[in-house]
Amino acid sequence: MRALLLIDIQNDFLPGGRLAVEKGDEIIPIVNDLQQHFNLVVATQDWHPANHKSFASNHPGKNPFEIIDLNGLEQVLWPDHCIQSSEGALFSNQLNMDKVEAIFRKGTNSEIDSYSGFYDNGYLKSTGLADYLRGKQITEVYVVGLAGDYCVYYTAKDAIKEGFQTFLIEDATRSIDNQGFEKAKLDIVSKGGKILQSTDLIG
Ligand code: VGL
Ligand code: ZN
Repeated sequence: MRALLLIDIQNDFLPGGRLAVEKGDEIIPIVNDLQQHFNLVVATQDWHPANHKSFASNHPGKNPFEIIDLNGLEQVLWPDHCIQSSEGALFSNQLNMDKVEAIFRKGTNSEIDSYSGFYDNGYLKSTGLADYLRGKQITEVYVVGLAGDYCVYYTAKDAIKEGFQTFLIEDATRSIDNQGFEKAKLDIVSKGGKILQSTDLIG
């Protein structure tokens, strides 16, 4: 059984948002078309409290995109984004949510960031996504959404670690940094994942 994971297709990651991914909106029609080809569709939602320590604004004197040590982990500082219950944290209203059976929220602990839909960046806590997928007899996981070099990449890596046959659909993602995404793809392939195009699935 195959699951499609929609990663963080939220207003703040789309053009006009607070951490906009260039051309992020171009993936939405593709993601909408892909959904009908899957047994299960699940979404993740970046969902930060306003005092989240991944925000540069919570570190006086620091600017977005600087790197700090946060509780022993390397942390990129971001503009404030996906604040719980804000407009920016909502899924795009262009995204078809009718087939989405469950939403896994992440990034709720202010002390640690959480790129993957499965675990926070320190593997302190599971979201329950892996067991949820196994409970539905899923063996293949297809990852799409934003951003390709962060949450999509980390989710795909953890899907591989959790033993799922893992596919990243390249034309159904956009990245913050394209060089970072090139590295991410090589890493996923080296770990046994595959990079596909939506046309490999829907012709
Ligand atoms: C993301 C940076 C910070 C993502 C989330 O969804 O890729 N990136 N929070
Ligand atoms: Zn975030």
